Amino acid sequence: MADAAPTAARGVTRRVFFALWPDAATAAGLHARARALHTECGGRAMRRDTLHLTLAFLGNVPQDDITRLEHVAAEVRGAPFVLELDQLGAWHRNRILWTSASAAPQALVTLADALALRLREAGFVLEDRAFAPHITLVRNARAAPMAQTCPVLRWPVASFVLVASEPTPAGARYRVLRRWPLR
Ligand code: 2AM
Repeated sequence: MADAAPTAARGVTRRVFFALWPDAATAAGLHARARALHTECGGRAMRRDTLHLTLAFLGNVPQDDITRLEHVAAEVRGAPFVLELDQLGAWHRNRILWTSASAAPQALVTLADALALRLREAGFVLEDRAFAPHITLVRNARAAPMAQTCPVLRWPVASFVLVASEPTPAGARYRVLRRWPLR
């Protein structure tokens, strides 16, 4: 962040990220997919209201910087697109099972790149690793799914959101703070 003062000295922080948030029908389809993977591979299926695709993860940000984040997002232009989710996969290092699109739409990559560029220009720190668009469906999985492909789930994307992750005894709760249209 541009201000070098230690986070603790700047008061309250929030754990935030930019994401695509599914409409009700897409969330239902994703949740069915999560339950099926959970049956096959164990672990913990993500709750329906937590399913999302992360565009840019910021981590803990001072509360005062949330408005700046919103200004950055408001300047990002993007086009709507359809995500054709036809892939399943596992990451062994963190035991996550995910679904993804074998062909990521250019509009998705352009959106994530534009957001990352603007955020960095504004002084926010993002991880350096390449954007790997995925939706986490199961955590702490015991095994990887047998199939790597699945019937296409079509997710029409027409907006992106800023989300706060809030800890609760039942796990992280995600709160959508603000939404911007893609047109
Ligand atoms: P994941 O689903 O692969 O765990 C909220 O934590 C969201 O931000 C999750 O979708 C998570 O991805 C993503 N994310 C990206 N980088 C992260 C990081 N360094 N720590 C925690 N979550 C991260």
